[in-house]
This record gives sequence, structure tokens and C-alpha cells, in this order.
Amino acid sequence: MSSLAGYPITKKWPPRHPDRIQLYSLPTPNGVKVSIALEELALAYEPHLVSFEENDQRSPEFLSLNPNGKIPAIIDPDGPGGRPLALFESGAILVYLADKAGRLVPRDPAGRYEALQWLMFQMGGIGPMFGQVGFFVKFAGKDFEDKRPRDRYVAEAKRLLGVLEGRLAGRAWILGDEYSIADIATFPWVRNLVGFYGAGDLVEFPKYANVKRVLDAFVKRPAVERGLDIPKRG
Ligand SMILES: N[C@@H](CCC(=O)N[C@@H](CS)C(=O)NCC(=O)O)C(=O)O
Repeated sequence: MSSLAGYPITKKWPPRHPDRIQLYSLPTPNGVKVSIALEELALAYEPHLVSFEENDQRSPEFLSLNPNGKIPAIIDPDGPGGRPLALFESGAILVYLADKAGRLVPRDPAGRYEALQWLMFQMGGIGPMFGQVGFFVKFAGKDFEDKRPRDRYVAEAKRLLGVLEGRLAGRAWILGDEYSIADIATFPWVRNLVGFYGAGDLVEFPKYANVKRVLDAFVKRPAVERGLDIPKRG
């Protein structure tokens, strides 16, 4: 019996390769962080599509792995001590994968904390705030007559872009020369803001030349190109 058999989520999404990391996801800005990291690190994994159309994220099987009902989530059959490890929250998963592979996070302690700092900046700021812009510009909130909530989140998104712009001045990536999980967390969200959400004009994106430069470099990476389309939508 595979070490994954005790996880109820494997009943709904049976592993074909139980020796590989099991990824439960959808190519959204949070989902692709993990598929991009897995591609960058060349770790063996098996993607499973969690369909929002089917409300899969609210199924008992999915909730058994992530009670918060959100993608992405993973199970690594070969976690710490050789035992399976289940994880949700994209930031925690990125740290875990980078540590497992020994890449994408600096080895020196100060550099590591700097990476975690910018990762938290994305998790606590960019992700939630850009997500609200999406709601008020692209989804149900776009029809609200009162534009004050939209304007509040657009203003906050611009402020955060300004912080990122300052950080990227004179740097190739968020940490400098070293590409890291901080970039993998951040740039799918920037791409979504100006692409899928279509909020580029509202946030005056051309003003953030360094952010645009690094976004362009990010999306050209072969692992990013692949990861942006994993798991394939059905
Ligand atoms: N903080 C979480 C956020 C995850 C999240 O919001 N995922 C969205 C997709 S980008 C989701 O699963 N939404 C489905 C829902 O809310 O029903 C993380 O970074 O993993």
C-alpha cells in the first residue's frame, strides 16, 4: 500500500505516481507559484486539477488536506524523515520546496530572512490587495455603482507597486542577482493584475519601469512558461 493511501484526497485524485510530489492546483496566480517552483527545481511531481467550476475546492476530499478550501496544496510522499508531508498555503509550500532542493532561497541566514521578508510582503500585501482589485475590476464588484472600494484597492495596489519598483531599481531580481522564491511568489500576481484583470491602465503600470522589466524577464524563463499552464485546465 502506498504511503499516500491514508490521505482521503487521494480517493478523489488517485495518484498514478505515488512516489512523486502530488500537486492539487489550478493555474491561478497562487496555483502557478508552486508549478513554477516545481519546474524550476526539476522535482518529480504529479499535477491534479482542482476545478472551481465543479467546486472541487469545497469537496470533503480537498478540505481533508486544506480546511481553508483553497489551492494550491501538496503531499510529498518523501517529506522530512522520509515520511509523507501534506502542506497548504503557497508561501509555506515555496519555502518547503526550496529547502528540499537546496535552491531558490539563499543559503546564508541573512539572505534567507531577506527572501522570507519579500515572500511575506507578497503573501500579506500584493496577493490580497491585487486580488481585491481583480474583484472590483474584473469580477462581481465591477458592477458596483460606488467606486470607492475599487479606488481604495487600486490606490493600495499602486502603493505596493511603488515599493516593488524601488526595490527593483538596480537589481535583476528582488534579491539582486539571485532569482528566488520571492520572485516566483510575486510576478504571477503582477502578470495577473495587468493581464487577466486588465487593470494596467487603472494602476498606471507604465510608471513602474523596473517592475515591467523584471516581469518581462520572469515570463521568458522556460520553467515559468511551462508552470503557467500546469495543471492544464480540462
Ligand atoms: N493564501 C493562500 C491563498 C490561496 C487562494 O486564495 N487560492 C485561490 C486561487 S488563487 C482559491 O483557491 N480560490 C478558491 C476559492 O476561494 O473558492 C495561498 O497563498 O495559498
